[in-house]
Amino acid sequence: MNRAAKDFPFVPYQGQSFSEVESLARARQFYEYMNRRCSVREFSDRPIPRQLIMHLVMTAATAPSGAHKQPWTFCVVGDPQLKRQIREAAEKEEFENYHGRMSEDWLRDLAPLGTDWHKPFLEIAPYLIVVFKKVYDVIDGQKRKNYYVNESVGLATGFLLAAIHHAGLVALTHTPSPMNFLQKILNRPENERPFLLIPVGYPAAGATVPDLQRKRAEEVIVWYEGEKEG
Ligand code: IYR
Repeated sequence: MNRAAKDFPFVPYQGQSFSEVESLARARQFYEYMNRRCSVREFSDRPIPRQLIMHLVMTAATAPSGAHKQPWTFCVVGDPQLKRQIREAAEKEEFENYHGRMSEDWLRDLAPLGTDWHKPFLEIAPYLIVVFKKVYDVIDGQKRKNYYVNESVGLATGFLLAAIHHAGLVALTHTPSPMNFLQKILNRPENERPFLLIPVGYPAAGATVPDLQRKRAEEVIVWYEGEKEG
């Protein structure tokens, strides 16, 4: 690497280290914890503190990104009027999706989840986090393209979902399509495109979720380990 060209000074990596036994236990516990996360569509209107959302979003913003461009904006919507506008616009698009825009196969795949065009959670959940991707930045009036934007913002959203679960809250990764109404309602600049709409809150009392099964290790992992020694 050309050290003279580096913008960032390098500092010692400050990681935590564990014994192999501890790492194994932590990995198993984290897996078991994350395996209990699922999308929830029935929210309580119980408020959540702003500070809590702040921590969740700042956790999301620790994700890696192409060339460290951090090409994301998280719009946190608690204003009931904006939530209503978003619900109305989303339901308008979803009505069209469920009445002709989605293929028969798609509707059949969704049927077990019991979704339809009604999206009451967009008003009930205390906050909607609308994740925007920045396809480019404007620096000194110049357009500067970002890199691996979908990968970067997808990673940040994954971190966000993990943080929400870790805090004992629930979320839904909602994709009303097309989503450009979000850009208009939230008055976002041209370089920001809506990526995902994530209602966050506590689950409604008695909320139910589909009993989904996850794929087994053999179905998702392919090992390439070479010859074992000894
Ligand atoms: N966006 C619609 C449809 C939908 C699509 C997929 I793929 C899902 O996993 C769930 C729903 C909706 O939110 O209802």
